[in-house]
Amino acid sequence: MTAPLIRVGVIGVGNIGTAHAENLATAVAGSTVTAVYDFDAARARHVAGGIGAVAVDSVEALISHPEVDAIVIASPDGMHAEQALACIAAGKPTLCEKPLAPELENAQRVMDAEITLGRRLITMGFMRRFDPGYVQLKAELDSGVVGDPLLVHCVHRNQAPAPGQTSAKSLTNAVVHEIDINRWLLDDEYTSVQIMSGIPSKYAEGDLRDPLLVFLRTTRGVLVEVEFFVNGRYGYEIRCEIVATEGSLHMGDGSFISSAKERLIGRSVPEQWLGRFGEAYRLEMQAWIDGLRAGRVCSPSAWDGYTATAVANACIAALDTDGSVQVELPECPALYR
Ligand code: ISE
Repeated sequence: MTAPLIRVGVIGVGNIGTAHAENLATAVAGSTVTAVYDFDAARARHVAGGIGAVAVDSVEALISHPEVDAIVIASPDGMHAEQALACIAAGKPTLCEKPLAPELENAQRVMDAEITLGRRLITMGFMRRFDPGYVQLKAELDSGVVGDPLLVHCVHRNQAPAPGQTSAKSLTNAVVHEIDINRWLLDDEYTSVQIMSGIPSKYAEGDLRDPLLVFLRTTRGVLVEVEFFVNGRYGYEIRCEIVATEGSLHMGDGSFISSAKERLIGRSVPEQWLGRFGEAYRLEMQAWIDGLRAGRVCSPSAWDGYTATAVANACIAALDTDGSVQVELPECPALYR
């Protein structure tokens, strides 16, 4: 029997929702996009028209659409939890962009709904777990060639802030990627967090604290240090270096090559995260669709989403203290073990 084609509906077609819709329609094997919703109806029609989908006029219409088997949530962060709950109520597998919710109580509600249902439907959009650079870092670390990890140094710079950027949003929307990926790389949970902010960039508007230094400590005592800077100006840059007992592993900015020309040796820098993580987004969608076609809901799970939000919220609390804030995590529910 051939595996079924998965018919996907996409909620929210801003930058990332459009990239997901186009990947699912054209670059991922085994999927098609049948319906699209966006609060900007003209945008929904435009994106839908380009991929042979229909634009529907409400989230409810998309979720209950008879030709939608699975859903992607790519709406603004504060809407994820309510929409995820509606998808769970409809029994449809859903890939939810990060964060599961900015607030812990809403992330908890989604996790509780799955636990009550007794099965997983939510896959979290932590696409870095599929990025070839991070996958290689994990494989090298797990092979033991550099020994046991001691420290991780991370750089996460954006060219410019998103509309309505706040220090809390920097943590729940962007640093949340660092929280998830380092937890995955190290296979460990965090126990405490501390934040330092110094002189804000002259481009930081209002009371935005930018850049931020975030320090996380794991159960085993590994220290993770993250520089997060949203007014980086020159482009988008991600780095990760793991210092271990027998050596270190370093992931520069993806697999870009340098060129020499006109008295300059260097390489171009992507402007946005899509330029750096385009392949990761495609691979993430392919893994999700492959899983659904085989009757599985792949990871990262709602528990991973809940944990990342819990740590991001501890980071928010740490913004206003000089010391460290403990991360309080419940025991991982049986459904996610
Ligand atoms: C954005 O929402 C992302 O998901 C990007 O990966 C991240 O680097 C950026 O800081 C976020 O705003």
